[in-house]
Amino acid sequence: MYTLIGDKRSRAMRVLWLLHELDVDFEVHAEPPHSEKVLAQSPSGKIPVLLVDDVVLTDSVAIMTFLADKHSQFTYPAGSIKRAVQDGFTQTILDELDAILWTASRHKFVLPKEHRVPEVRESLVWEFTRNTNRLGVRLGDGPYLMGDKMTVPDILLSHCIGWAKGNDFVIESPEVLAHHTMMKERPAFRAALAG
Ligand SMILES: N[C@@H](CCC(=O)N[C@@H](CS)C(=O)NCC(=O)O)C(=O)O
Repeated sequence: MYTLIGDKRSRAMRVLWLLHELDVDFEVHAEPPHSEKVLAQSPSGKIPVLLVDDVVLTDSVAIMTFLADKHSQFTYPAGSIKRAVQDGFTQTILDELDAILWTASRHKFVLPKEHRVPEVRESLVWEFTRNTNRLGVRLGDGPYLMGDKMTVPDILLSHCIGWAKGNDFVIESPEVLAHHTMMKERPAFRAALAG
């Protein structure tokens, strides 16, 4: 049995989406970061957390990778060349999109006020547009990052693009925008959003 802890207006949404795609049994505790329930499981207070029976898993991408491997869906097998390419996409998206969005959030509301540098946003917005343009070239005709097969980094990319749009980042790449539109049509995404 899986128990997801984390409000879906956070990186917990990625895990929730994949759980719906996998059509497995799970329950959700929609907790904000640093709530008592979160801190009881993870001293950092960060979400998401996934409980697998009594074991606590942290970090959205590690959790998604575990779930995809365990259920042999939305991934290529560990040790295959295709998996290495897939993981390359995952790491690129973490480095070049997630990290930028998180830096913007930290300087907007996460860090203590005296440590925020709001002026950094302009540079982050520029860099995000450049990086999504680059990724769009790699995405090509897709429709998914790995061609015909949807994998974990497709969910990660789509979540980052939704996050970016909600914060007025500029996305120019037609390939990335088309990918996002296609991913949002998925019943599992809609179920995660609604549930
Ligand atoms: N790398 C982690 C980051 C987790 C994270 O920072 N989550 C945010 C919400 S999206 C959080 O809990 N922030 C609270 C904090 O930074 O203390 C992941 O992907 O799960």
